Amino acid sequence: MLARTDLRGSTPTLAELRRALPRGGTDVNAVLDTVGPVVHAVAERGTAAALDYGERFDGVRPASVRVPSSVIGDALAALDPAVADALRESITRARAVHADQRRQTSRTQVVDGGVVSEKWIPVRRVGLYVPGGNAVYPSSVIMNVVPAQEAGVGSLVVASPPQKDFGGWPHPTILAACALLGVDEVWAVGGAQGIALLTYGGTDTDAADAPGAVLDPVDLITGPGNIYVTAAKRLCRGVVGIDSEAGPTEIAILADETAVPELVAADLISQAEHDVLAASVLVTDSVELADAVDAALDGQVAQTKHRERVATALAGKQSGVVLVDDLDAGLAVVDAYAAEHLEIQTRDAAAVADRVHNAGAIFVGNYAPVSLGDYCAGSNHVLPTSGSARFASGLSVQTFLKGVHVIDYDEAALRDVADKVVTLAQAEDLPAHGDAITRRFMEDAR
Ligand code: HSO
Ligand code: ZN
Repeated sequence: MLARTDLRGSTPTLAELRRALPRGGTDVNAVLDTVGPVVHAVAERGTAAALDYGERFDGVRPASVRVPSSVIGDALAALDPAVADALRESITRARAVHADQRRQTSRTQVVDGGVVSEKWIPVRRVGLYVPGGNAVYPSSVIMNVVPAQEAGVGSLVVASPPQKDFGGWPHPTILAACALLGVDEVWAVGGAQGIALLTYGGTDTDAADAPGAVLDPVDLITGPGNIYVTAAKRLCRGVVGIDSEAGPTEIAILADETAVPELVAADLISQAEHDVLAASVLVTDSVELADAVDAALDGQVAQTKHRERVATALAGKQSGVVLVDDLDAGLAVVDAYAAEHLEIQTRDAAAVADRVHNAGAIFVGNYAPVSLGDYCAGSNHVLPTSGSARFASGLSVQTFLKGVHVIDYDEAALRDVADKVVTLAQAEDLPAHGDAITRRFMEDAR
């Protein structure tokens, strides 16, 4: 049975509400001391240090950091055709959605002769981190690569840990997904050392076919990883851009008595399947539904393949049922929680979804479960976790673009506003700022 938080009959403040809600928490700070030396070593010694740490942590040293194109091609050739077909469908739908996110240059005629434009320039080179280990997610390769490509990023590298079982190369399904997406630069490096190598670059001295091959640093790193990867992203941030610090996945479901308990249970289980730390939260004004969901969970958890992981996640302090008086109170709860994924399983689900303020993505009604969004809705599945949906967005074309203002004023337009600039410069005790304006209008001063 899911733990219950009963808010009926109470009117908590926002702070009280946040404290009352089920929430996990990973302490990235706790591993910074372990990760710091790894990042520094790779910053100083590049590829050699990254390979040494990889050998120590992953137990394998790839023949080169850069995965040869023949290995990527072989992985695609060996991919199950049904999986290839499904990945293609996922790519097509994601491309359609992300192509529509491209931004136009805005051009504002501020005054006669004075124009400010904002143009959107893609980040030059991006590193996409793809975890190894238990989680082999070719779908996440798609969710990272497609928005970058649709943004017009010219240079993309995927980094993923070398795997002992696959000759020291990243998992073949990851390589095949790269091939389907047209990504030909893949590095066999993972963990904190992978993040550091993407940040600082190196030289592939060990490569048999091209010793001395250059591994260029990137400008932005996206993609989830374990706590060490997250800590390394935190340490490298500034030298490089990062997308976000992804925490364990979360699903919240806002449901009323019209919801189908078996579907609510199936969706709660679906995300609990990721991780013992995953969060599954039901918010409802119906005790009958909560009871029926509990019963459905009992049956379904016993049947599901990863039942131990799921049961641990559902029993964790991050999961549970929140009972509320009515839909309005339910909306206040889901807004305070700001779930990575929020499903609405209520009467008039679309109208209810319209009223939500905080969620990474909103799934409307009985036929838009999170699993659809994970693979084939066309939406992105890299979404803000741990309540950061209050202020952050999921991965999109925008993640890979920089807005640059272009200021174009002619002489008359500058002359017209010169006294205002000089006044403000003097008010800030920065007279040289004012001089840079007035000098332009002094005949003998140039
Ligand atoms: N639900 C995960 C993404 C994922 N699910 C990948 C399956 N594969 C985080 O949004
Ligand atoms: Zn998922």
